[in-house]
Amino acid sequence: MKKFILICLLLPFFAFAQVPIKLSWSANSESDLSHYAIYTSYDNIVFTQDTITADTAITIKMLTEYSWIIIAVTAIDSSGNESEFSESVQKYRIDINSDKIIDGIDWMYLKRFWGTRNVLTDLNNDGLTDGLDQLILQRNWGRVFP
Ligand SMILES: [Ca+2]
Ligand SMILES: [Ca+2]
Repeated sequence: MKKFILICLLLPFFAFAQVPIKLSWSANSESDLSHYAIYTSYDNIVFTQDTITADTAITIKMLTEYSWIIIAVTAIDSSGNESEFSESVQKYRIDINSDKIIDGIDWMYLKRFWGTRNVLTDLNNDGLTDGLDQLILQRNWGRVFP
C-alpha cells in the first residue's frame, strides 16, 4: 500500500512535464469586451479551454508528451457571448524558439542548455538536453512549419 501511494505522488513529475509557450494577440475593439478564453488542442479536432484572461498576452503550458499543440483564442463580452475562434497558431515541440523553422537558433538554444534538465530543449523527454536531442534537430534541419 505504501508503495502504491509513492507512485501516485511521483507520477505527475514525469507524466506532466510542460513546456511554457508565450502568446499574444491583438486586442478586440468592441466596447463591451469582458475577457478572452484560450483554447488548446493536441489533435486539431478537440479543443479544450485552457485559461481565461483580460490581458492580450499570456504564457500557457504544452505537455511534453506531444510533438505539437494548436492554440486559438475567443473574445467574450459582458453578456457572456463568445466570438468564433481566432485563426489558430501551431507550436511544434522541436521548434524551440517558435519561428517555424529548424535552424541555427534552435541549435543555439540546445547548446546553451546542454547537459541541463531544461524542458524546452529536452526534445525527446528523457530528462536531459544532450546528443539525442541534437540528433532530433539534425534530422529536421531546415524543416519549415506551416
Ligand atoms: Ca526555430
Ligand atoms: Ca533529451
